[in-house]
Amino acid sequence: MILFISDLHLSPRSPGATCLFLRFLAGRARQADALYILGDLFEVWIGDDDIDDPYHAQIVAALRAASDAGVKIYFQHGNRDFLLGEGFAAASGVRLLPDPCDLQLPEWSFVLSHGDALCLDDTAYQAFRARVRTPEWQARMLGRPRFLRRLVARWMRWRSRSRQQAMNPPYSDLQGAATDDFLRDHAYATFIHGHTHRPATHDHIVDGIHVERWVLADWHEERGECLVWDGATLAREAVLPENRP
Ligand SMILES: [Mn+2]
Repeated sequence: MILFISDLHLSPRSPGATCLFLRFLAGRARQADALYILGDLFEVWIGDDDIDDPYHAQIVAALRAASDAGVKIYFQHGNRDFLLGEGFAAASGVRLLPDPCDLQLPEWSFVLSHGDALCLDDTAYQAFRARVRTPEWQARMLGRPRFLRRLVARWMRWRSRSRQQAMNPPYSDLQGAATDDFLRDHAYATFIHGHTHRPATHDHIVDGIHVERWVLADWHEERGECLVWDGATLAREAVLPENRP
């Protein structure tokens, strides 16, 4: 069994979602062979030296415990935690994946992505994304002291929030034509992504072939969601406070 989640946006300001995730890792996730985290696990990530922060340390320890128990955990970067690196991976036992990533199972083929790279109508965001994903920008950012990175991150979050409030709807969506090209390039595999906070299952007809696109839900203080692949079908499953390990 394989589980997929994304957009938890964990931070000390979301104790409910944090608690849901810690319980999920200690309970439900242990029944899975693999857990795929498709980006925005954290509300913000300013560099792997922040692992020693007590809040982050408990998340790292919980991931490590689940991976030591035999759950293979994979992580793809979101637009909030794109600075998460090999230091985090080594400490937590999580494996970093490229975006997009093809997942070919014996029974079915999937393609996994955070989803932001296909939100091409938001040109301001794409320009920002292209800039911050370069090794030069990241090396310069990671070379700054932690307090400065925290300030930069806070400013970036504030700017993104005010831009989203000005947008209608607040999160830009994937561009249709680019998504069809993407599905063609990935051999019509079932597409799983997050980012838009608009959970739905979409049907695409590409070159006469029916392709499904599953959008993962973001997590809230009282409710999370995972997608479950049991070897034959995909299904959404709620992660609720009463689902104790
Ligand atoms: Mn995102």
